[in-house]
Parts: sequence; structure tokens; C-alpha cells
Amino acid sequence: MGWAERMHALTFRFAVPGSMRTPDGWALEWRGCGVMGILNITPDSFSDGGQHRQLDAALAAARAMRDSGALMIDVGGESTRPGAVPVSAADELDRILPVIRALAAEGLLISVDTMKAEVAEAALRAGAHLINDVTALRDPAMRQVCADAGAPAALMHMQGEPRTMQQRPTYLDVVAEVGAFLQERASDVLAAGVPSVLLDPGLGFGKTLEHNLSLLRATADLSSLGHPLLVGASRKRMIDTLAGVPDAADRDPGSLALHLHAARQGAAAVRVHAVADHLQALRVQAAIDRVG
Ligand code: HH2
Repeated sequence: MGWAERMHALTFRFAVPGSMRTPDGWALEWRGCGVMGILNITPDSFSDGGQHRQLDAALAAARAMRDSGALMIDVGGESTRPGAVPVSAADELDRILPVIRALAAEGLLISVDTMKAEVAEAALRAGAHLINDVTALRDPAMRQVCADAGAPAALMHMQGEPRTMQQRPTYLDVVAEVGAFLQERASDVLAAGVPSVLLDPGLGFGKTLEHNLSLLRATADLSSLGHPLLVGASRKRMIDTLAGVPDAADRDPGSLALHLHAARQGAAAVRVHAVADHLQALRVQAAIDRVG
């Protein structure tokens, strides 16, 4: 079976848009590589910072992603770019809650990009369905929030912390270390009662260009760890390093190249800014690669 026919699933303990009832809860299933649309409600995100501060602008962007065929929308209220300044839980919630409430009322599938248990709990209560945590639920309170709500989590690998992570990333074997970390986190989180997980190698999070390329080349292995793999290369600095594109907003062609590679190697989803462009390219690539 080719990548475009491969089925992926996340399980929830509550009904979410597009899910089916199963004996243990609800399952969201999709075929091929889904697209998670990025919606940052921040002044300082490296690519779309400041664009969605008005509620109307945020909702219009999310609806356009949904209409293009996004699997889910990833709402974030705190930038994790290298050197980002942390924000309080109260400020993060002020930014994201109105957006989550409005999108949930419109039936969109919503993930929330946060590192804070307090934010995750309030976001799930406001109608979000999944938590995307770049610290992989290492905070026991985060695990508890997801387990209590019956919400899945995206677990991302990061070496160090956002403020300093790009200073001197070092690994003996980046693919083995990231793979082992993701497996260990998945076991821990599932044992705590979280219903299902996405795994994410965390491109650019405490990684040099060579580390990122090694991980991308190993997408097929990382996609075989027993959980759907999420890959996020959208507009990241590695594209500037590889192709000389200093302005993040101009990096969609490079993002597409990296994400098509990831999709063809079995990634279950890609986290992207340019949702319509990605769906167009994925559909064309799927047609070429379809077997039988
Ligand atoms: N990358 C960013 C943020 N969250 N989550 C996952 N699971 N994987 C990623 O690769 C990832 C992530 C950074 O990108 P962005 O949200 O565009 O920028 P910022 O952190 O500056 O808001």
C-alpha cells in the first residue's frame, strides 16, 4: 500500500468533528497525509506573528484553511521560535479562547499549541479537541489534563528550551535519540491515560541543519513507531540556510518540498502555514504515487 492509501487514526474519549463511535470512545481516521493548519494568535511568531490578532482575521484564516481541506487547525498563543519571550497563562488564554470558542461552534477540529497545563485545561473546556505540546507532556500536570479530558496529544521532541535551544545542539545519533525519546514519551503518556498520540521529531527545536536533514531522511523509520507522525518544517530557518530565503513568508516552496518528502515517506500529517498550497501539491503527488 502506498502512502496516499495508508490509514491513520487518533482516538478520543469524546466525540469530535468527523469522528466515528468505537467500543472505547471515538476515532478520527484519515487516509494519506493530513494537513494541520497553523493559526498563531501572537504578536511575535516568526512567520505569521501579528496577522491574526483581530478575531475576525483569525476566524477568516481558519475558515479558509477548513475550506481548503485542512484536517485540523492548530491554534497557538505563545511563540516557541528560538529566543522567544515566554508569556503568562492569562495572556495566552486571552489570545486563544475567543478563537477556540468560535471555531468549536463552527465544527472545526481544533488542536492547541501550548506548553502550559492551565492553558490546555481551559482550552479543552472551551471546545478544543487535542493538545500540541512542544515539551511532549513532560509536565505531569499536562498529562493529567489530557488524560482527564480524554484528549490526544502531539508529542514533540526538543533538545533544551526555546530560549537557548539553537545555541549548541549535540547528538551522537540524532535519529536514534529522537526515536527513543518519542517512544519513551508515548509509553509514559499512554500509561497515564491519554487516549492516543501523534509523534513529532521537532524540526528546528535544538537541531542543526544536518540534524533536521537526518530526521527528514529517516521519516519512514519515525513513521513506523506505532503512532501517526506529524512533521513541521513550514517556513523554518533551514529553508533559508538551504536556499537563501531570508524572509519567512517567502519560504512556502521550500516548505512544500520538505513536506512532500515527509508525506511520501509515511508522515500522517504536516503542520503548515500555506494550507491550500499544500493540499494542492499533496493531491497531485498522491495521484502520481497511487499504486494499482
Ligand atoms: N513548530 C512550531 C510551533 N509548534 N508544534 C509541533 N508539534 N511541531 C512543530 O514543528 C512546531 C510546533 C514553530 O512554528 P510556528 O508556530 O510557525 O512559530 P512560532 O513558534 O514562532 O509561533
